[in-house]
Order: sequence, then C-alpha cells, then structure tokens
Amino acid sequence: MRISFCCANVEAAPWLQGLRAALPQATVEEWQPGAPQADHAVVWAPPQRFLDEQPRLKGIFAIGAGVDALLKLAVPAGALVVRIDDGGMAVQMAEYVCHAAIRHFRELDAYDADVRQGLWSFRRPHERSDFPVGVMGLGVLGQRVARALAHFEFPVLGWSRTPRDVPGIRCYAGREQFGDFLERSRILVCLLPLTPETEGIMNADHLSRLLPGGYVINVARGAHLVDEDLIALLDSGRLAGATLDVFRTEPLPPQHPFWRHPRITVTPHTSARTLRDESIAQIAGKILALGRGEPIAGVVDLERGY
Ligand code: NDP
Ligand code: OXD
Repeated sequence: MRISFCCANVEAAPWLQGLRAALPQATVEEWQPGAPQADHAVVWAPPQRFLDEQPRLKGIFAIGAGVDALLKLAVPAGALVVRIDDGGMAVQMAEYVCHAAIRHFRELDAYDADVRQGLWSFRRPHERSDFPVGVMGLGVLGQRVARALAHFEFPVLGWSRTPRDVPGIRCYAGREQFGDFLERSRILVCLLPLTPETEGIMNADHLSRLLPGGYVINVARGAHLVDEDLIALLDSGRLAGATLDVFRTEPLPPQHPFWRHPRITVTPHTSARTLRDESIAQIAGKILALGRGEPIAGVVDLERGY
C-alpha cells in the first residue's frame, strides 16, 4: 500500500514518521510531481496537479474538519473524501466558544479596562436567561459546544439542516425554522461547514434578527460572514460585539478593519487546531478499516458539500 502526503504549510517530517509507525506495512512518502500512483492521500490544501496525477486514489484524508477548499478542486472520481471527525478538536472548540461567550456575558473586557486604570469597579450582573446562545451547526463540533454552553446554564439553541435531538438543547432545523432560531438567540455561534447554502449566512438581514445586544462568534469559515454587514451593525449599535477566528482572507490583511475595531476580538484561526498524533491515529485506523471493508466515520457527501 502506498500513501502520499501532500499538505501545504505543514511540517511533513513528523507526519511521515507518525504515519509510517502507525502503518508499518505501507510506503508513506511526501508527494513530489511525477511520484508513483498512491492508494491513499493525506492532504491539506493540495494543488490540483496532485489530484490530477493521482487518478486512482481510493481515499483522500483531509487533516482538518472542513473540506470546503478541497471540494473546490476536481477530485478523482471514485475516491472517498474523508475529514477528521473530532480528533481532539471538539474540546478545543468548546473551550474557545465558552471562553468568548463568558467573556462577553461577564463583561471581562470592561473589567480589564477598569483594572488597567487602577479602578476597583462593579457592574450589575447580567441574567443568564437574557443571553440565549444559538449554535448554527449541530455536528461533531457544534454539539460539543452546545453541551458545554449548557453546562454553564446558558439557554442553548441549535440549528441544523436536518432535525437533531440533543438533550438540553432547543433544536431547530432547516430554512423554515431559521427565523425563529435567530429571533430567540442573542449570542450566535457559527459552526457550519462552508457550502453554497451557508456562504454569507451571517449577513445584515439575518444578523439583525438576533435579540437586541447580539454578539457573533465565528469559528467556522470567514466566508460565512459578510464583513461589511457586521461592521455596519456594530457601528449602529444593533450588535454588541464579535469574536472572530476565521476570515475570508487568511492571514487577515493588515489593513482590514477587523484588526482595529473596538468591539471585535480577532484570533488567528486557532480555535481548534489539528492534533497530529490523534489525527494520525484516526486516519491510520480508517485506512485499515477500509482495507477490511468496514464502514468509517467522516466520509464527506460530495453532493451535500460536507
Ligand atoms: P459536521 O459536518 O459534523 O457538522 C456540520 C453541521 O452543520 C451539521 O449539524 C449540519 O446539519 C449543519 N449544516 C450543514 N449545512 C447546513 C445548512 N445548509 N443549514 C443548516 N445546518 C447545516 O462538521 P464539524 O462540526 O466537524 O465542523 C464544522 C465546521 O467547523 C467545519 O466544516 C470547519 O469549517 C469548521 N472548523 C473550524 C476550525 C477552526 O479552527 N476555526 C477547526 C475545525 C473545524 P445536519 O446535522 O443536518 O447534517
Ligand atoms: C479545520 C480547520 O477545518 O482547522 O479543521 O479549520
């Protein structure tokens, strides 16, 4: 069995070492143009040339959860596209989103500003019931995030494409229930995959339907958000703030207004990082399962786009 590794901006050596240790029967190599045909590929942002040169791949294993960039390429017919499901990302996402929501709810930035001025100040505590959190996307990451928020006793709502039943979460599904979901949410978390249906979903029309004092947490993809609509709603006071981890262009260009906006917190696409050892174990386990003819989790539905 031959496995080709083709990941942009990723140090190859430890991945190759880990994959070789997990799959000692396989030949694992970093792809070079003209390399022999492989059975499986481990990829992140591969060039189209890689896929064109590997027409007989059986499995294409992305080392992340989102496959939107991969699906923009022409993928060899018959290859399974497989993403990382969880692999240690769900707990990181739960930490990040709970931290952002609690920082906003508890006004920790305002306390921080006071402390920097030497002020021993008090603010009237908010009611948790006034801060319902709506999580868009109730998949592997969204469900974990929703449960973590519920643990802190926020009212939590969730929205998915098909109906989901998550204990403790008020679940909505489909376009027909989207308006109700938005109108009952104050903090909005985006954990949707980027597809033609979800691109630009956080636009002026939808964001202005949040409860007054709305707050946006985008940890999915930058193209879910219409940047100028967010800025207009923040500047008009319709929204209270945003925490953004993902952007239409990454790294966020130096002149982009998000960097300096007083109500926006920016992080550099770091809310849930791919964990190398967990991901290698997951990918190796799936390659072996496929070899035994067993079903595996995380297979992308190419029609649906996630
Ligand atoms: P999943 O595929 O497990 O979950 C996707 C969820 O979104 C599902 O609940 C799905 O609905 C829902 N959904 C998809 N399309 C629609 C739609 N049109 N309308 C309503 N709901 C929809 O994905 P993950 O939870 O693993 O990951 C989510 C995304 O998070 C990734 O695609 C990636 O872009 C992003 N991500 C970001 C990271 C970061 O560091 N910032 C790290 C990892 C991931 P249904 O349940 O009905 O299928
Ligand atoms: C992912 C990401 O999709 O890191 O895994 O964004």
